[in-house]
Amino acid sequence: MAYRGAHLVASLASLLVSVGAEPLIQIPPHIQNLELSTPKPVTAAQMQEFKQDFVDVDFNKDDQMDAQEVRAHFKGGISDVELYQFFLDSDKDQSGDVSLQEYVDYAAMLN
Ligand SMILES: [Ca+2]
Ligand SMILES: [Ca+2]
Repeated sequence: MAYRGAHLVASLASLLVSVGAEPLIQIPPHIQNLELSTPKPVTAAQMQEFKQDFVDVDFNKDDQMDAQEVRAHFKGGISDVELYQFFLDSDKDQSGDVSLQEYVDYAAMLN
């Protein structure tokens, strides 16, 4: 499998949407109230979805998505290549974690 780039990102986004059908974790106030910039305009509903995705994945509530959390969230439905590509695309400061701002930047560009 040699596909990557936009196609891969699109498949990851569709995975996120399908996983999002599960019961929702409550968004904590400090995330709910956070004002975030986006590289492209998004609606309030989309921003709400991004925040929901983020808190669903951030299992240990340290406000960072790490690779283990992303892998656990997808329950084996994500390949190593997809996981790597996701961090390559979203972890802009290469900290090894994806912050909410990094995730929102990433997700906004998928629209
Ligand atoms: Ca975390
Ligand atoms: Ca980061």
